[in-house]
Amino acid sequence: MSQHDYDVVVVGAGFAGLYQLYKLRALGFRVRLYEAGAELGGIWYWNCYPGARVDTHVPMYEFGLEEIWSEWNWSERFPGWEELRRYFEFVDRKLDLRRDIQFNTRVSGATFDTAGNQWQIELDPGETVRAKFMVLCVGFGSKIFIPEMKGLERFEGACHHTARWPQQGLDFKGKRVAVIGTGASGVQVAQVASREAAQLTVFQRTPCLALPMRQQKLDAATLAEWKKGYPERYAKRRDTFGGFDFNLLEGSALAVSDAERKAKYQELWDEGGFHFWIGTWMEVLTNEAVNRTAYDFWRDKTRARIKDPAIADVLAPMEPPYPFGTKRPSLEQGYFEIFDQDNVRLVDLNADPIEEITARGIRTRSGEQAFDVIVLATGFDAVSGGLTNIDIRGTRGQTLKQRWVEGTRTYLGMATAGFPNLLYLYGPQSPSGFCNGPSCAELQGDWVLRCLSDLREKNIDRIEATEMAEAVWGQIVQGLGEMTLFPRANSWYMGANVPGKPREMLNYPGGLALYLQQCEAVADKGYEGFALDREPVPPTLHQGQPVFEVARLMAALQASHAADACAISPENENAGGVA
Ligand code: NA7
Repeated sequence: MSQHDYDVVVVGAGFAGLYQLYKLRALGFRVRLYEAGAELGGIWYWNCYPGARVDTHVPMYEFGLEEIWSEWNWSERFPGWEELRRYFEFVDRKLDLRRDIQFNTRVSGATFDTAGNQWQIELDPGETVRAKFMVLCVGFGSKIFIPEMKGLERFEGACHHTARWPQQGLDFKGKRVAVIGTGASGVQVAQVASREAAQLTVFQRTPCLALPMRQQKLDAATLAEWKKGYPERYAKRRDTFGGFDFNLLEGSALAVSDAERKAKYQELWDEGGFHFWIGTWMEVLTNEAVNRTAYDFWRDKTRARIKDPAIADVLAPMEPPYPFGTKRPSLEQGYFEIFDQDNVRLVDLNADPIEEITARGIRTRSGEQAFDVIVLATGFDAVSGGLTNIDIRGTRGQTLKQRWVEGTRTYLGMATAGFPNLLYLYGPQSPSGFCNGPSCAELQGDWVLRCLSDLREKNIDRIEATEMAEAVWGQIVQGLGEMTLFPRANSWYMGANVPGKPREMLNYPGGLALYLQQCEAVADKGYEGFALDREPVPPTLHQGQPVFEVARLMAALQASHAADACAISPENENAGGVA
């Protein structure tokens, strides 16, 4: 009789965890899924604030499983949280998932039992289970971030982080509402509050370079037509930068005239969603001069929508606050227009910082304002926080948090030395932040499924990333990152939104396609870079081996850097905007 309770314990019931459960079960693994929330959906369980909506269009934002998409019809191109919850209920019914899920159960810790090659997993409320493998699917945003704000506990009104919104809802009607933070969540909640609240004040620290969502209502006839092309669209995801059904543009932004570049920007702008971000030229993200043309285009389009020039200077300044696209753009639906309404006020925290939260409201340098509701749209200890939040103790007695105290260390963004038989999805040093949930869940998830199946077939009980492979992977991720403009922004991509968190490139910036090629090559070579069972470290990694094929991309990026600045004259740069 086997000594462990399960072959695999999966943590988290969002897209990634549910996909693992469904597929692992089909492969004959004994699997159990634990979920801290009371229902399926992952972030869509927690993020039920007014206006919460996905920023990836369907059908990219749904399972590519035909048994699901063939029967499910969305009502909108970018669905809201209520519809997403209904979708997960449907998925549950179709795939019969619930019988292997334990809700309201947080995985609080885990210890690796070296003798038995298994994880002892502690659950809260108290219980311990044993599993040979643990697959963490806790998402990029499961650990919320609330900045230190003097007096926050004194506030007598309602105060909630967007990702801990009361499940029973909270009505803004007739209330005085404050929104702190202007990322995706802040923008969405502010749009709703501007319609419902008696008075809305948005506290902005950094301008949000939000893009037009271009929402679209969908009907059965449209979807029936679309569905004919779904298999090709899903297949295309693995060949693209961001796991979408569109890709970066081919060729160089420097090889086209200003007029051609602007015409292309206009096309991408009209498409809506993320087309203007990761459907553009790679050079927008790597070359400062090209980036400036994209910023100027965005700025001029946006300023044209704001009546008051002083407000326009705060929302869409003449000079870029950071290179365009180096913070994940939010998608908006009339966001910039709300600031022309009489009931909406914008506070620029750089000019008028918050001094304290009082019992009645918020005191900034210029004075106190009373509120009934404070919305903390302040984001997450993103990408790594959900993993380090669990007290996972590896073979060296160290927790994952301790191991990553000076920066994350992973191999392929899915494994860490000293933590055998532990794999994670959407993790640091994987492309998760530039991608979308379902694409990562399925494509990165397929690699995990392949790995666990291969190990079972070969009777291998233990897999562990080597420190050497980890070091190489870290160099690739940071090296690629340095060739981009991402390090120039204080974003969660860089771990820079949480004070004290090491500043590093937290996401693999080479694109999903290249990432998957590298992962597949590692598996094809018998899990190169991993130690299997108790074998000594496998063959030395060296230049020329698949994991290094990234050199091609690095060379291309270097060439683009060399061409920087000189290719776009200052006059042309300024001409980049279109009114
Ligand atoms: P984000 O994108 O991390 O946004 C958090 C916002 O909170 C952002 O505007 C921050 O300003 C702001 N913030 C953080 N700390 C403070 C303090 N101390 N004072 C004022 N403002 C602050 O989180 P979201 O939840 O909106 O979105 C996360 C992802 O979910 C998003 O990218 C989508 O993929 C979906 P900052 O820009 O740091 O100056």
